[in-house]
Amino acid sequence: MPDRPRLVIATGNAGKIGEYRELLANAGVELVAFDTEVDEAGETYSENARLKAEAALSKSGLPSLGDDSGLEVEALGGFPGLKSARLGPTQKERTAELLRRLQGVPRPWKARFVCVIALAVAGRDTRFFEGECRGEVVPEWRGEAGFGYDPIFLVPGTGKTFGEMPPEEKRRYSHRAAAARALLQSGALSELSASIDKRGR
Ligand code: ITT
Repeated sequence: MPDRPRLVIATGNAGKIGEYRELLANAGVELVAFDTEVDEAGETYSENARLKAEAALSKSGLPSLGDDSGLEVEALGGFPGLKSARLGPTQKERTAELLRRLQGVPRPWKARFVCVIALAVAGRDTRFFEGECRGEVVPEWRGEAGFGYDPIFLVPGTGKTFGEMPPEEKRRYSHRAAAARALLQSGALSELSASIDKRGR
């Protein structure tokens, strides 16, 4: 059996790594997690995803995937958005800070999760794949599954927050799953396997 090509997941977020291991389980690649710790200086999700993916490519020489994502609350003008990872040092503090800012704002607190994946491959232009999930922020934690804002994000029509869903259920609705589907459908990962086969390894 030919070697599977390696694909670096450029993140330090254990929740993301776990999700990519499942989302790309049948993609024919061997995933390697690597935290580039780049400064997320971009002004868009795409720019930040590119910074992560290209830093990992230049350090490892391997095809690399960067993920930039966030939660945007409509009544807060899209906040925290790009700042989603910076609202506090822990998940509890981040969710508490977001809920503090929503105090007094009439519900429903419509929101969406956004995910942009950048795929950086040597000698090719970096490619981008996006996904979103619309829903609502709720005022108290529900469930302990997932990571980040999952326990306060209610998915319409399910009666559940992401925190109340097992991984296979979150995968049906999530922004990251939608972006990963776009990546898989593009054929970009199959091209990686094909190029390995051509080299006869
Ligand atoms: P890397 O940059 O190392 O990948 P990070 O956690 O800093 O890790 P981001 O800059 O993309 O990643 O920040 C996204 C933040 O948005 C993340 O820390 C969570 O707080 C939140 N977030 C993103 N996707 C989420 C999801 O599926 N469920 C809950 N929260 C999520």
